[in-house]
Amino acid sequence: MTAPELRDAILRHLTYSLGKDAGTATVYDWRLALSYAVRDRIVDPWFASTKAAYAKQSKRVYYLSMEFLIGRLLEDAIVNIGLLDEAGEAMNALGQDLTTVMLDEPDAALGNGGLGRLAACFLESLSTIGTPAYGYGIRYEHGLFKQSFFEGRQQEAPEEWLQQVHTWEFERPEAAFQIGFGGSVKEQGGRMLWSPDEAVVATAHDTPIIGWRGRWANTLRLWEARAVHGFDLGAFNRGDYFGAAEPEASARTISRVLYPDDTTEDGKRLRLKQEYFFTAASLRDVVRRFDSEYDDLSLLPQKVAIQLNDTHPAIAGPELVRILHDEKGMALDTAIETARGCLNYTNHTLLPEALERWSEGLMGDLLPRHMDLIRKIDEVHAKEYPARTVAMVENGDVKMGELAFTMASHVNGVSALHTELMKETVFQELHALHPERIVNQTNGVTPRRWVLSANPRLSSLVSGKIGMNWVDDLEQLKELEPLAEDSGFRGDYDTAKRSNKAELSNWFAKTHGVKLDPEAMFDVQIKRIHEYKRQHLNILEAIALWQEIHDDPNGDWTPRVKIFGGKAAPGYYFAKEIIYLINSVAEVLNNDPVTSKYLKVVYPPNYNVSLAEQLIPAADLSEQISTAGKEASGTGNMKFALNGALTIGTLDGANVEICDLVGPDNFFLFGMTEPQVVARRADPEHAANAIAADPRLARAIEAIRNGAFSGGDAERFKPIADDLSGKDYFLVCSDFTDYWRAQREVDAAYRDSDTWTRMAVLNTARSGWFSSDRTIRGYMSDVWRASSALA
Ligand code: AZC
Repeated sequence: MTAPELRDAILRHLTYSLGKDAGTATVYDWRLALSYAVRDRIVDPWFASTKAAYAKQSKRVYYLSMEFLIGRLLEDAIVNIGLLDEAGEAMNALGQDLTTVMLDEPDAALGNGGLGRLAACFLESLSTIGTPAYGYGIRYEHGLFKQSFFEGRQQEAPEEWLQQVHTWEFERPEAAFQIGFGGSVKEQGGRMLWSPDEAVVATAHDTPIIGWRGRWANTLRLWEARAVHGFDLGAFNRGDYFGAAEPEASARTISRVLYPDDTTEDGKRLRLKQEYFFTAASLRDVVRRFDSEYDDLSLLPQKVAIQLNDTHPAIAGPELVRILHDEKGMALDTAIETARGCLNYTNHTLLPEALERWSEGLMGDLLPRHMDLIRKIDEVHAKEYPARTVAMVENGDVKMGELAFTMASHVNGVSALHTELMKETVFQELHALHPERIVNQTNGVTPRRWVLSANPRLSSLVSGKIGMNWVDDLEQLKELEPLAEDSGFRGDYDTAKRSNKAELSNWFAKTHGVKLDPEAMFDVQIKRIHEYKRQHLNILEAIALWQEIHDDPNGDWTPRVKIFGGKAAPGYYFAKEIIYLINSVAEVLNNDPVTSKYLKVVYPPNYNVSLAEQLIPAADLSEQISTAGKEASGTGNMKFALNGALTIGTLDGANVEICDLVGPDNFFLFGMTEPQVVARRADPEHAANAIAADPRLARAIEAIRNGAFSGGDAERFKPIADDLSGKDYFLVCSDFTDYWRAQREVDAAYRDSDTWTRMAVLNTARSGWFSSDRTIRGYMSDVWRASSALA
């Protein structure tokens, strides 16, 4: 398609789809018109992909996830179909600026963090590789809440992405399933039949996900909940106007909001309803598609691979057994085997509070037949493995991790370290019984969004040297390695980074009214706020540095801007205290006439995928400082390394693999290892001892305690100060001294700009393994046994 053809297509949509005239069209109208014109280019390859998968009788991959943190889709689509230049020209011809129009798109924030963003990267890679696949999830009316700060404290407001027309989806009223809850189970003619006493309808909304070079497109199918009988006319006629709309309102609740907490389940009925709702609708869709092609259910595991993204869809095990056994009449043992042949489970965290458990009472009440089947599955398993001591149901709770594990062919962790810890800790016994089942698949990120689109300066520099094929095969970045020794290339690389930083500074000035010096080091920590991620270690270091600069204001300090971004779960008290502390420290430091030229702290609110795309290319330093053993993998860490930010980090999650690949000389390693963490925690005096041994640390905590950041109010941050000097479960104090040491090495390294750039180039050159294409290929060969349908 040429630019003039695209221009005409945009105008056509503006006129005939939107009913707008070019003279009065707003940026919003132009965005919609452009999106429709681009979407038109995706529909044909999308149909072709669907047809090819049927024609080849390909095995299909189904990725079930409560979360898809997809962000904006327009730029991704334009880039992947290769129309970026044409779109720019066409918009120019129409008197519009492409970037402005693309930035008008709201983020689709149907996820909390890593697990949701991983699902989004996977969808893009599956399409790029040409693996026939569907993503299945929930079409939340409200995605992750909007964060703002009021006097330093986090405020939450509902997110309203659907208030604007969502151009990418196609509603499929014909693809609808009735999903039941509650009721009872009765025997009928030798079969157990579940008759629910409540039901909602799941309706499909499809978004095509186009792969790189536009060769293949898969579907993201999101379910919306509706009432079976939408409107009670009888009630309306009786004058009960609210009552008339009640069934619809109550059904819709199920797809109303994304649970804003990715680490603790609040045990609510609604959450379990959401989980069953989308899992059941998806499985029915999978089985319907299978039935339309094959009439032998024993083929199911050969044709269907289902990936459970964490335990949220783990009810898929009993549900699939129920379909096969109760509905299709398969023998129970065979049904369990067949279901297991299709199912796989990815674990994303070892934090005990994040491992889902549902009370037997709730499960039995909401899903009585599933509760029976869970006990049956457990019995069958126990019979097969008499040595087993862990039960699926324990102390009145159904343990979803055990259920997911037992019903899966493969169980995977998301980094090498995490997978090993899974074997040693949460799944120790199950692993001993099924030593083949746990495999590792280290996470990855899509290079299209996270390098090509997010960092056009770096991308064109790289493509100018090694051509464009790195976008298809990210490990080709290796070819840049010798260029680390080329001063001309280093100069260009540095120029690209500086320009990204200048652009970010301008954005900060315009949107937040703060001036950042692009010459200063941009030190970035962006992720959910959680104690194990230790944003408080970072801010504690800022406090100590501020104090040190005051001691020697004429010292030779390396200017630094610490940038924070991230949301805390609304009910997570301590995380919200950390946010409050960061903002309060920022207030003092940024207004300090002595130190602010050396050290600033900024915290733009409402961190999301789009903000990450702005911050990562401009970062010099990537903070990956979790307590070893707690961060399953991380994916932000990979994005930073690819974009040439150096990491300061602990040996945790995928940091271990990043450090291995880029080399310890190009990575600022600090802190205890996982076994050291465990040993250290056994000493009840660990925090007190660490504080006693490091006067800098003691002084920083003292400043928090005596009100230096709360206008003298010693009460305000007492909980944080007390935790640090008391329990300090995440060992902030014990790692502080080594963190400080590593940070001063960072300072020294940054001052030698040329050497720093050399290290940064090596990070880019050696991080190509972290492409989600590599991860997906790993799942295809080791987990799904699926192949690409592209020739
Ligand atoms: C995250 C992990 O915390 C992160 O380390 C990992 O990179 C990411 O998953 C993708 O695997 N976990 C979550 O987002 N949520 C839960 C419930 O673990």
